[in-house]
Amino acid sequence: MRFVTLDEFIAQTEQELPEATGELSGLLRDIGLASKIVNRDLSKAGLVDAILGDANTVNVQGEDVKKLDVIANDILKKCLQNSGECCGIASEEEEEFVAFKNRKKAKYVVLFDPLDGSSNIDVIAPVGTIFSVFKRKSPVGGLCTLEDFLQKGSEQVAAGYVIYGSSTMLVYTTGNGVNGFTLDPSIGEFCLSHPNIKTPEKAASYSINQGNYNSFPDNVKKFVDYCQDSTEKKAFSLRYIGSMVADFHRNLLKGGIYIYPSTKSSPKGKLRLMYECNPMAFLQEQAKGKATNGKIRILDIEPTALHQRTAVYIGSEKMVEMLEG
Ligand code: AHM
Ligand code: MG
Repeated sequence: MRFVTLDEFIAQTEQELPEATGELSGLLRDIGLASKIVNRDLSKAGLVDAILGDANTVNVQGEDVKKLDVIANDILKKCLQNSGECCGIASEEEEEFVAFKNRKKAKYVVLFDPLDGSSNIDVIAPVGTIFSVFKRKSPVGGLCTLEDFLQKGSEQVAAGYVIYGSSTMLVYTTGNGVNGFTLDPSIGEFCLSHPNIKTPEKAASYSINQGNYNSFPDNVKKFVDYCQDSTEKKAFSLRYIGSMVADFHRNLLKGGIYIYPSTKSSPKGKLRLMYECNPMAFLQEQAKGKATNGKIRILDIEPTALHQRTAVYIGSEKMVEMLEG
């Protein structure tokens, strides 16, 4: 049996949509390509650090040496600019959005966190790339504008992540379910390995930085206490890597909840709405789970700034509802 590759899958699903023009498909393929390049560079992470040093240093050739999250940012930016379907990007690594002057006719903007959980690189724990795609609001033919990026999560036309773990997997949605593709290194292709992902209704684990317990809001404290209370039921397992993509991925496949509430050091929450929470919320809802900030659906939050943060409760529907109280 031969697996369906990402490109074949994109081509097949495009044919099923009469209105599809192929532009979004091209964009998704280019994100797939970028993540393969990131994956290649990540596999050399220990060597790159040991041999070439940290960011802001210069190597013997006098070239700038960049840290891997900067390298990943540059790779994604370059691949998207080459793609022809993307008129601009916004990234967790860039202060302002970047309008591609040579791509004024393109219809889409992409927001991304090039390497989420990058503090895990030094210890070889999983990290990921997260992306979110919107159709531009400004007229085609001009430079893209801030309003193209500051759209509600419910307006996303595609979103996904790549997890660089014991194997590399790309998971994405275009609003018609969630599909996962594992990279087969022998042929350099992402192959459909997890079709139509639905998150289990019954959750077995919770993911939260419990070291912050004392500054959690009361409802979160209560929920964490409930998860640990083994008198009336089997206690939930606590699973927390400190890499949202990895924690989210496990919970998506096995059932669970990821929580990053407001804390003393991050009163508005730590994670970014546009680069982390919106794309993950779109995926989670498409997989029949739920995502809120404790008050409203993540996808309904009206963004006011590119780098705005939010609290996030995301995972199996029942657990999110229990946490909301
Ligand atoms: P980053 O985008 O700077 O890597 O930060 C986001 C990461 C998430 O991947 C992870 O879940 C969280 O920060 C961990 O934060 P903490 O160390 O406070 O638990
Ligand atoms: Mg991040």
